[in-house]
Amino acid sequence: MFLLYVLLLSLSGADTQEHTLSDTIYKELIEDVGVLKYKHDLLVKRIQDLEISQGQVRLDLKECIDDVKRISIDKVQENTVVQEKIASHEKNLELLKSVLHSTRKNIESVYTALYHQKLLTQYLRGNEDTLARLSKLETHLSAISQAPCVAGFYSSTGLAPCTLCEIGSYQASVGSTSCTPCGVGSYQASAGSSFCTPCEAGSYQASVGSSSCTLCEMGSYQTSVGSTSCTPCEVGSYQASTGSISCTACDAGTSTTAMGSTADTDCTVVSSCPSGYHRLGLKCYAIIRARFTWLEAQETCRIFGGYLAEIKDSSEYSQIKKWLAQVTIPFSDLWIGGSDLLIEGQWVYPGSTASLNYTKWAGKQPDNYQNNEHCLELNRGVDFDYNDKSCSSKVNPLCESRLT
Ligand SMILES: [Ca+2]
Ligand SMILES: [Ca+2]
Repeated sequence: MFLLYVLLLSLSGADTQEHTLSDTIYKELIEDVGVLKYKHDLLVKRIQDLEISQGQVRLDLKECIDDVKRISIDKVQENTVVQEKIASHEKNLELLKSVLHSTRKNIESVYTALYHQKLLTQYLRGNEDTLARLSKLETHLSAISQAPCVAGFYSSTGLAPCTLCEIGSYQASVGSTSCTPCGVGSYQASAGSSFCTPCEAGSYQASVGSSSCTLCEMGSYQTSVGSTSCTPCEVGSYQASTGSISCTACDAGTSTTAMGSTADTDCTVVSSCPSGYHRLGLKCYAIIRARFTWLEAQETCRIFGGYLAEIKDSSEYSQIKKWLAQVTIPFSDLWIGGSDLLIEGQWVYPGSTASLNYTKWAGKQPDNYQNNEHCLELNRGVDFDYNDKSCSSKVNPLCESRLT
């Protein structure tokens, strides 16, 4: 600005020398001055504008500052509000915490109450079941009190109240006034039973009303259930234990000498029968395959190492009959050793002069028919029962021999 002003001063000094310059140059200079003047005016205008602008800017600035100041104040105020709000929120938060806490407590107490309610419900339900059961029992009891005694029970009227059948007895029927003792061969170890149990194999019971069975003694056995006795071991076997269902056979070539042996030491080396004889227990027997008078029969047996058979007891008689049923050679009646040739009616075995301890006479025998029957036969026609027969009759001899 200042330079422009100096320039303008120097230009107005040149104007005084206008007569020394050519018209053209002068004219050009005038035009330039005009331009410069215009530019000067523009500049002045611009300076004025700028000064106005500056003022405006100052105003604006002041306004800005005022604004800033006002905004700052607002902010501070706002800040206070916010802080108040924060404080209020914090207060609310505390309140909420407290509410939450008490709510939790409430929930806990509700749960506790629910639990107690559940327990109570269960208890009440259990109580109902118990009452229902009691009621049923009462009904049942009243029905029972008029009911007939069931099997295994009895009473004087046959109606409740009933008593258990004693041990060793039973009652299979309903409404009974007594119990029945167990039969032989059975037992009952419990009271109130409707049946008795047959004795197991290896045991027996000979009495009624028993609570148990007895084991077979040593030297005996029982294969069947419900037995009243045990069977002695056969000759040739033994049993060392009680309660057995069988006996043990002696080793080959050995035998016992009697029934009912209880130890293997009873098995001793055995002797054998003469050739042609059949062994039954400790004796040997043979049927002569031709028919003779009784006297001829005695002699024939002697020739063949024996004598007419002498049957000492029922066991021997049974063994002989059992064997005869299996003999395959043909034979008629059989002479055996008995005779009353010496004294009528006194039957003896002449070989041993022993009287006949055991007899198995057929019906109406001995009849001493025609006063002429003095010799003893096993009569095949009546299942080998005894008959007195004429000694001159000819039948097959039944010989006996001892073991050799
Ligand atoms: Ca006679
Ligand atoms: Ca006769």
